[in-house]
Amino acid sequence: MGSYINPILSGFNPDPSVIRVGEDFFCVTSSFEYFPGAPIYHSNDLIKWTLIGHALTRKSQLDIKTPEPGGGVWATTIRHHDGVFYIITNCFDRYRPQVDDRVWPRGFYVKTANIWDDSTWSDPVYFDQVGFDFDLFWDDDGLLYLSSTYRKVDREPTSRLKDFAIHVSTVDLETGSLTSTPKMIRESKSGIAEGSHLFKLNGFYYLFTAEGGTEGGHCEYVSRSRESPFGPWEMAPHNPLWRNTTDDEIQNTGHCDIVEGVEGQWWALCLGVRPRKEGEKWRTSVFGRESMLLPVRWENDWPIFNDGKPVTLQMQGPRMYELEEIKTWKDDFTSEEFTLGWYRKNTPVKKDYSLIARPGYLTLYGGSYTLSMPTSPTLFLRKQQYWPVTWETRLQFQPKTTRVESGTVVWWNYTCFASVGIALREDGGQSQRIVRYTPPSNHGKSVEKVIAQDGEVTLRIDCTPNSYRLGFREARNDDNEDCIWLGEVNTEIMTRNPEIGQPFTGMMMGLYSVGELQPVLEPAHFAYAEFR
Ligand code: 6LW
Repeated sequence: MGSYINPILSGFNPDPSVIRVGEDFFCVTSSFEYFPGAPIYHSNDLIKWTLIGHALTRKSQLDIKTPEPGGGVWATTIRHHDGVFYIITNCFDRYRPQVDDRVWPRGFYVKTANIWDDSTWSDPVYFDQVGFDFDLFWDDDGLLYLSSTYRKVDREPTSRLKDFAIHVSTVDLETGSLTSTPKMIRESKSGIAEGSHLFKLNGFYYLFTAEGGTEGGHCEYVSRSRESPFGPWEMAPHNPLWRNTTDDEIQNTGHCDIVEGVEGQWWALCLGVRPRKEGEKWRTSVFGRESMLLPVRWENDWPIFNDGKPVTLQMQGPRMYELEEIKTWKDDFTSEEFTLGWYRKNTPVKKDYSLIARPGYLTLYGGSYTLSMPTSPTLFLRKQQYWPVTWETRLQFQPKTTRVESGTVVWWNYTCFASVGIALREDGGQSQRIVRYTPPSNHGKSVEKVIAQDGEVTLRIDCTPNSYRLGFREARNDDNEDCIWLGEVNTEIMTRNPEIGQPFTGMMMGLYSVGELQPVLEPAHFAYAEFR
């Protein structure tokens, strides 16, 4: 018996779904308002994962326009059937399902025979079933079952606001049309049953559900049926399968998918958070919800997850895994294509960058939307996966008007971010190039420092568990010269709950070039981006 470290997918990567094809494991996680959508990871041991691509890379597959934070693509399911890979999901262009029944999206799937090539994923086939957390299950008799979560339809007017329940129907794969009326097969005392996955094993159908909501009450249930995915269902005597409490180092665990390993050992992936401890208090995780691995064994035709014990950072595993110190990462923009792991907020409307205009640089041609608008700004983001870490870039930008700015940002969502960037200030008829620090809205004042009229500027964000510190250094200065720090934001402020949506995602670092209702006519050249 070896050991391994959770999370196995760090940085925001919730709602993991996993399959094995031969000796290869593939996993997809939720991508929300970010594009491309549905990141696909590959592994041979379930522990060490590599991002290999995305299923939703074209506007015809995913057109996210003005979502609330946490809208967009929710829990994706990945399945493999008759040599074809399927990814099944939905997209909230807004996101207020529990408040407004009119915004329930339809589910859809995309498919490919070659998971290694993003361009081969099909356009979506939409289902006639609404909701989120879609799952497809192929039964031996050829019937295909679609399940999803939406509000219990016949709820009492006095009942809770949510009442999210699992509904299942049969569906025609070609057209996505339902061939039976959806039937509610699971509601939860907690008011939330979601994240359904259906399987058949040794003559039993199994239904896995995430219950209690994705916060402190989150947990996983299983039921089984001898007859059919429509039921009747028998609840496992040992539900919930385990529980991480709000005192544990990993919390809010649930939303599982299971897979049989190469050696016959079963495993589950679930989501969980690594909250930050401040004194005696647990605080919101900057990494958002990440993916964890836990062992599963079968007893009397019931699955036992991690022997019913909480999921921990250090776990017993199938073999020894030396944790690689992946604490540095750098993109020097020498490739003509974007390296994997860069994300846009929303689906970009048009191309606003070049990796060849100035070789060795990422050049941004900023659009007319600022970072605080729900539309798609010229912004490229990467997930923060660890701390303490320094994020750095070097920028050349010569603005000619005052309503444009290019720089770097620590990003929670469009209601909460802090940036440091190059702009222009008019002072008594004189234009001065400046570096400006912008704090999250309603949290302090912006700070400006005059810099040389030309030359590259190094922009830096120091990420520690307690704060984000933003500063700059003029490149013409000695390399060893200290950064001039312009502002520092407490992590608690950076991870605050937006009034709309939920913090479903995690912290990201970004490069931007934006104009306020005017385009940026001067290119912004970024020499590199790095975590170190
Ligand atoms: C996911 C659902 C959930 O689809 O969060 O609270 C959603 N529950 O299961 C987004 O990750």
